[in-house]
Parts: sequence; C-alpha cells; structure tokens
Amino acid sequence: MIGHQFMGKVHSHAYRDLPFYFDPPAVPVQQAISGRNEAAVREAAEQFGWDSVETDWRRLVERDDIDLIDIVTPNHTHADMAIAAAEAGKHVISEKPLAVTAAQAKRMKDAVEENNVVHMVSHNYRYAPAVQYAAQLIREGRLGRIYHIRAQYLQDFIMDPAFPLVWRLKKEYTGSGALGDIGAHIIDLARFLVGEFHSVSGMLQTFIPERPLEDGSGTGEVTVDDAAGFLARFNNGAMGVFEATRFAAGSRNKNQFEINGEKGSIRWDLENMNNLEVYFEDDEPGMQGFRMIHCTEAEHPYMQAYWPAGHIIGYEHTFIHQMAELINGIHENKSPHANFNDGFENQVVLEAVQESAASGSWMTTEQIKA
Ligand code: SOE
Repeated sequence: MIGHQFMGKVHSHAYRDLPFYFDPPAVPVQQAISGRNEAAVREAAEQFGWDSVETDWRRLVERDDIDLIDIVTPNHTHADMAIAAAEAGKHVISEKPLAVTAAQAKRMKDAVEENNVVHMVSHNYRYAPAVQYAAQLIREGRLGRIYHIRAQYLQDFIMDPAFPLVWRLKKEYTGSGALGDIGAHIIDLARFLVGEFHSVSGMLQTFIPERPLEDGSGTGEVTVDDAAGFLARFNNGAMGVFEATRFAAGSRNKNQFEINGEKGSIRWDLENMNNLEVYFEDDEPGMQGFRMIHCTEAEHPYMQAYWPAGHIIGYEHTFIHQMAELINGIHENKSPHANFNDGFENQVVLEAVQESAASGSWMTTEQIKA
C-alpha cells in the first residue's frame, strides 16, 4: 500500500476483514506499506496491520514479495505509481479519480493493459448492496427504458473560510475540486447504472478563492471548484442532472440518486445506504407509490456473508466487497469493475465538464478523447 491516511485505513480494514466474511480464492497478506514520513508510516503499519514499511514507494514496487500495489495517495501521484507498478508486473488498485487529466488516465489504462496486470479504481459506492441490487433491477428491465438520472453528492467540510489550503484545493494535485473528488462518484454510479455519457454542459464555482496556507505563513489561491453542476446526455438517450458541492451546509456526506424509467423509478441515498426506494408502474392501482426495500436479505448482493435478514452493514463494507472482487479478479486474471477503463471514461467526463464550464458550450466525450 502506498499512502496511509483515510483511504489507507479503510482499504487496510477491507483486506483484513475480507477473509472473515467471504471465502476468497487467495487471502491478502498485508506485506508492506509506504509513506515518506517514517514515524507516521510505522504508526500506520502498527495500527492497520502491515508487516513492514518503506519510505520510498519505488522500493515497494521493486520488491518481489509483493503482487498487488494499492495506491491511496493524492491524485497527482497515481499515474507514476500505477504505471511503475504495471511495468513491474504488479496488479494495481488506485483511489479515484484515477488521474488529474484524461491524457494521464489514458496512459495508465494503456500501461495496465500492455502489461496484462489486473487493475481496479476504487469506486466503492458501486459495492453497496442496494446499489448492486438497483443495477440488477435495471439489467433485468424492471425499469424499462431509462429516461432520467438526477444525482447529487453534497458535503460541507470546507465552508469555513479559515479551512486551510490543503492539497484537495490545488489543481496541480487534484485536477479539479468537488467535481473530481465527489462528482467522480456520481459519474461512476451513472455510468454503472445508466450507461455512457455522450455530452455535458457544466458550471463550476469557487466561492472562497483564497485560504490560509497550511504552515500559517499567509494565504494562497484556491485553484479548483468548490461546487460543480452539470447536465448530461447519455448515448442511450437518457438525461442527467448532476450536482457536487462542498458547500451544502448540513450535508456531511450525502450521496444520492434517483433514476426514472418507463416502468418505474428507484432512489438511493448513502445516508440510508441499506435501503432502496422503488416504484413500479404495474403495481395495483390505488396501491401505487414508492416503497422501501431493505437490502439486507440473502437475495441482495453480498448480504449472505453477513447477518440474519434485517441486520444492516455500513460504509466500510462497500470496500470489503470491492476487495473481494479484486482478489477474485486477480485469481481469474480478469479486471473487475470499476477498472482503469472505467477510471479513464470517468476522467473524460470530468474533463468535458471542466471544458464546457470554461467555454460555456456543450462538450462531447468524443471531443475530449480526440
Ligand atoms: C472527501 O471529500 C471524501 O473523502 C472523498 O475523497 C471520497 O471520495 C468520498 O467518498 C468521501 O469524501
């Protein structure tokens, strides 16, 4: 593992708990973790259960006792690490967004494909059982033709103007702000549930353009969006309305969508992540309306591994499911979703939104790829 902050902790937990609940064809061994600060990485190794530490990620990639590299570092570092891992013949999982530009994401996708390693990008919300069940209902045609998706990812953690100028607020480290950090998740859910984006029309806004530097030596410019909104057309004719913001006071981590099709609708909200609201047009007249399915039963993806029906699971379990698919994928030499191709397609949409916001015109994903 390269990196050891929030995502380092949640991925480590997933590797550790995976064999407890599932029966993976291979059991991950937490061989080594790397970070630049030796004291901090030693502490992380101790807390998260890693057997050894490195202070240079390149050393990790060279080690022949390692099969899989897990990248949980800031966005601008993903490309060099993932490409080096692929060239060393190691399987690779990277945190999202895959890269800072679509061109960089393309190089990463090419590297993993050319080196025939298994690859994955961490879009964990796909792996909430209720989201997997929604995908199953859509695949089975229970909603018919899809007309709409409206999705929002709302946070509020940087509303205080005294919140410092951390790496997430600097374009060279992130690529974009709320758009790439949390908008990438709803783009991923839309690609997973509805299909490929054709074109977008976007707007970006930075409400607080200058913030205190982390070392207290003054202030600096925020070079990414605080909030993003965009409209989308999908290749299958569906329409999308999306919003990603870090300025939705009171919403700490609200990730939600509604999808409307010719035969019904579904709604999901991370804050009630075990539930899926469904509405079916062919329900008996007089009895129609949204009803709540508690996706905690054996019929719901992944839930058999846990508790008797009705007992809920949480955020961390989405990562366990993702790692279960990764280990299965490595065993079968087949990249699970979301993979680097998904990461690339996602990055193309992010870039299309940025370009559209800058130019004021609609932008197609093909224009970005050209
Ligand atoms: C911070 O905005 C963050 O940790 C994102 O980086 C994650 O992708 C999201 O799942 C939760 O919020």
